[in-house]
Parts: sequence; C-alpha cells; structure tokens
Amino acid sequence: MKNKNVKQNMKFSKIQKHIPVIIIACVVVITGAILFFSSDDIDKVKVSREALVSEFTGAYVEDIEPNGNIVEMNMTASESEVEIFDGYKTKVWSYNDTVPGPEVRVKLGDTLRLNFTNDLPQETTIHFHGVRVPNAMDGVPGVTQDPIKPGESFVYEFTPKDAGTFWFHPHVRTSEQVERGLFGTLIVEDDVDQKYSQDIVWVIDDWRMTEDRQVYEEFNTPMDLMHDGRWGNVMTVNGKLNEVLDVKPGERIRLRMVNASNARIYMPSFKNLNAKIIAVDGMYVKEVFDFGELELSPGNRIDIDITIPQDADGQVFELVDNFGREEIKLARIEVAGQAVATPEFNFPVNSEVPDWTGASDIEIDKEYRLNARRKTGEGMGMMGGIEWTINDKAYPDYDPYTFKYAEFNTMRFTNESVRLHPMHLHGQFFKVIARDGVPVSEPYFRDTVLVYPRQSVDVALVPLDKGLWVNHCHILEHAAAGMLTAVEVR
Ligand SMILES: [Cu+2]
Repeated sequence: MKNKNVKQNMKFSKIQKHIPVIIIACVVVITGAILFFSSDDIDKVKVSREALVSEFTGAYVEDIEPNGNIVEMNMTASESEVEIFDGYKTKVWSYNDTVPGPEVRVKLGDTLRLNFTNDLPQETTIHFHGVRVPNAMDGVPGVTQDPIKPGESFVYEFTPKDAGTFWFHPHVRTSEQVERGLFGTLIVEDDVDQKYSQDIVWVIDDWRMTEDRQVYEEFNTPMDLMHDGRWGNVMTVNGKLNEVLDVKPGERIRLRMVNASNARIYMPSFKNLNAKIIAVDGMYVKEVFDFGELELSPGNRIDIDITIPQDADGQVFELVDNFGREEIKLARIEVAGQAVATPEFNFPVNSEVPDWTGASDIEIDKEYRLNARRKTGEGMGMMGGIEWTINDKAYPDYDPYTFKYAEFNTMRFTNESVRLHPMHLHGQFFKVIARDGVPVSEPYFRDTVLVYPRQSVDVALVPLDKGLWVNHCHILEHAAAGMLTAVEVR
C-alpha cells in the first residue's frame, strides 16, 4: 500500500509538473481554432457577385421612356468678354457669351436637343459630365466622335436617364478650354425640385489670372504638370467674385454645387448654418449627412438641403473652403425679410442605393496604377516634360479594359505618386468599397473619386450603359499629360 501510495504520489507530482505546459498547449490550440474558424469560415458568409448585382437592381434605371417633349436650344462657343472685376473686361471663351454658360434645365423624361456651333479658333466637343448618354453623345474626340472644327456644327441629342445636377464642358484641349470659361450646367429636374422655396446652382471655379485681369495664357506648364495641376489665384462662384443668394427666413433651399475648376479641390461648408447633403454627383444619397464632410473635387457635384432658421433675419452665412491651410470665402447667403413657412417634406433620398456589405471581399478585376514619369527625349530638371501614366501608359497609348455589362465589376486605383488624382469614369456611376484595403460604405454613388497620394481606392459598379467610355484624372493638366484610359462595357 505504502509503495502504491508513493507511486501514485509520484504520478500526481509528474502531472502537476506538466500542468503549465498542458494549459499553454490548450490555450494555443483553442486560440488557433478561434482565429482559424471565426472570421472567415463561420461568422462571415462570403457574398457572391450575383447577390451584389441583385442588391443593386432598382438603384437606378437601365433606360428611360422619353416623354416626347423636346427641349431644343442653340448654343455657340465663341470668344467673348465678361466683367469679373469691376471696370475690367476679361477675354474668355464661352457658351452663349456667359461664364458659366447656360443653366440648361430639362424635366426627367424630356429629350434635350442642343444645336451646337463652334465659333472658336480651335476644334472642340461637348462632354456631358455624369449624364448617362448614348455613347455617341459622350463628346470624346477619337473615342466617340470627331472633333467639331471651327465654323462647324453638331447636334447633341439625348434623353437623360437620371434626375440631378450635371455639367458639360469640352473634351478637346480641355485644360485650356475649361480654364478659358467653357462650361455650363445641365439640371434634370424631378418632382421633388418643385417643393423647395428656391432651387439654385453655384458653379465654383478658380482662374489663374494676370495682373491686368486676363487669363494667364500658358497652359499645361511644367510646374502645373509636376504638381496638382493649375490652381488659380481668382475664385468665382457663378462667374462672380462675391456671389450672394438672397433668401427669407424659413425658406428651404436646394443648393447644387459644381466644381468646374481645372484642378482645385474644395472642402466646402457653411459657417453657422446646418445643411444636409442630399445628392452626390447628381444622384440622391441613401442617407443624408452633414455638409462639410465631403471634398468637392474637379467634376464632383454636391446638392444640399438648407432650411434657413425662422429667426435668421439680417444674418449672413458664408460658404467657405477649408481644403487648404487658409480658409477661403467663396460666396454667401444673405437673409432678409418676413419669415415664411418652411416647406415640410422628407429628404429626397434613394433607399435603393446598395450597401454592398462584403463587396470588398470580391476579387479586384482591374488595377489602375497611377504615376508619373519623365517624358522621353526631353530635358532634365524643372523644364523637363512629365507625363502622367495609368499602368505605365500615357494616353493616347492605353490598355482598354472590358466591363461586363450588368455584372458586378471592381477596380482599384493605386496612387503610386505623391499627387492628387480625382478619377472620373464616363457614362457610369460607381461606389467606393474600400480605401487602402479597409472596407468603407459610402451611402451614395459617384462618378468621380479623389485618390490621395499613395492611397488606394477600390470601387465597384454594375454598368448598364454599353460603349467605349473614357476614364481619367479630372485634374485637367494630368489628363492632358496622359492620365486617361478607356473601358468598354459589353
Ligand atoms: Cu491626377
């Protein structure tokens, strides 16, 4: 017995000695099992491309039945003069003699017929930014149409498929022609618009001007190309240095902002005035969010819904830009008069915008590496030429990519440079699904997304519009220096 006891004690003490090792082993095995099974295999059911397409269905129409009403207008691009600074005539290029050009308004379902004449000393075209037009109406020379020569005319005709805020500009020597003043807005109205007290467009632009208040006529300078494009020294809203919107207390305003600058990015907000973003790049958001939290890159549009407080008589609300180090005043709202009843209705959101949760797990179909290189055969140093590349190619050298029509497609913009690139895709809306590999859920579609230095941005789309569509940086100097490619939807 004694011996047995001793033996048992010895066994026990052996086990005791091994307890720490056993515990550690158990912890390792259990932790491993948790890590192995939890994130990928148990909790997360991987989404399929098919499921993401069906979630998208209904977010916007594939096509629209024209209502038979044709809105016909004549538009001429020509050299003219405008008065931006009191007492100074600034020579510009304009549509119908104003900068911005016409604010074209149609109702959803209307067909726009634009009889366009080119009276400029250069070839030109018109591109309707963000509008899902038939491919032949997209205005890209060498891709969808021949350039319109001086003295020639062209009829642009289409029925916009989406209501919202859009704009148009040339797609020939764009960095020069837009800077000289060629741009206008296309507003496609829906029934909601009639409910607002006022429905206003503010086109924000910057100009690089000389001391005698003329457009500085060297375009695509090496400095512009090496940096973030041509940033101006004069800021205008609707072509004015001090744009003012007069409102009454209680009014509810739909304010549509367009960035028509060649390169400048804004982070606009109102001082002391709450406003909600209801649409981005023309399209209603799924959930409204605070104005002041979204960059307005060249090409982008932001629509906001503002209710002027009932007790705001005599107040002034300034629109300011805080993208750079110094705050810039852009325009203002001045409140005066008897208060009016505020129109009451829900924010006009689009509940069909897909969340696309899990979309960032889908494999990236096409990566676009964005970078710059010295142009071969040119000198060294500051005066040397630079070209901006997508996957090591500078337009007109490009590698077209095919989007599968009505399927879930993904693309990644990888910015290998230290410059900003607001990337714009013609003819399609997309959604940002990840930044630097981290899933994000923006409650809205876009047609232009800002890619910060060294950042990667993943986007997804279900293309419903067939054709060959260009895809480029909307810093117009970068596009001029090669940062343009094309995708074919088929
Ligand atoms: Cu760029």
